[in-house]
Amino acid sequence: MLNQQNNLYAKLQEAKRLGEKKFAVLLDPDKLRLKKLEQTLDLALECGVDYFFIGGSLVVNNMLDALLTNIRQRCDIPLILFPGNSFQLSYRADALLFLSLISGRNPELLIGQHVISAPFLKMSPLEIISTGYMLIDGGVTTSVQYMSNTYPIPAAKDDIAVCTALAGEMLGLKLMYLDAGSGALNPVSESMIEAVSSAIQVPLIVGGGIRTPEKVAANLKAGADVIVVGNALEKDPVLLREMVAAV
Ligand code: 1GP
Repeated sequence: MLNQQNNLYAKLQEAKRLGEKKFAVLLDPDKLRLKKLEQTLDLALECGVDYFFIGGSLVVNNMLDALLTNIRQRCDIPLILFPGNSFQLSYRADALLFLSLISGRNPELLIGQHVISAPFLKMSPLEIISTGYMLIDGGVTTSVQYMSNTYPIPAAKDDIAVCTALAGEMLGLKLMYLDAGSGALNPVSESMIEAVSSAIQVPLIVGGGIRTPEKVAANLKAGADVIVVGNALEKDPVLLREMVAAV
C-alpha cells in the first residue's frame, strides 16, 4: 500500500524533541544503476536508514514512478520527494518537500512553481512539508546553482544563513535545508550548522558534499537533525554502514 506514513513531519518533530537524529539517502533517478540500487536497498534495510529522498536537478529519464514502485515493493522506508522542478512529482511517494529556495531571489522558485503545482498537490495523497531550501556555496558551481539561476549564500557568512532561516521560519516553513549542492567540494561548515540550528525551532536538514562518517557525526553534533548523502553512496554504497553507525 502507498502513502500510509502521512505523519512523517510529526514524527520528525518528536525525534527532534527527543534528540534523535535521522539519516536520509538521496537517490537521483538519473544516476541509478539497477545493481547498485539493489545493493543500496539491501544495505539501507540492514543499517536502518530513516528516509529515501528522491530527486535530482534534471531527471532526464522517466524512471521516477518505476523507481518509487520498485523501492516500495522492497521496503517500508519512507519515500520523500525532493524535486528539482515541478515535473518531478509522483503519487507513489509518501511525502514531498515543498521547497522554497529562500537563499535565492528567483521568484519562480520562491513561489511561482508552487502556484502551478498546488492544485495537483492538493488532490494528491502526499504529505506536503513546506521547506526553506538554502543553497550554500560549496566551492564549485553545482547543478542547483546553475539550474536555479541563483547565487548561493557565501560559505563563511553564517549571519546571512541565520537571518535567512529565521525569515523562513517566521514565514511558516516547517523545515530548513542547508545544502551545499550535490557533489559540493566543501560541505556546509559546522559553524554555520550550529549558528542556524540554535536560531530556529524547526528541524534542520543538512546535505551536499558529505563524504565521511566523521563529517556526518560532526554535523549532527553541530545541530543538524537529518543528514542527507547522495554522491558518496552512489560511488560506494558500503560506506552507508559507517555513516549510519555515526548517527
Ligand atoms: C544534494 O544534499 C544532497 O541536494 C546530497 O548531496 O550528493 O553531495 O551527497 P551529495
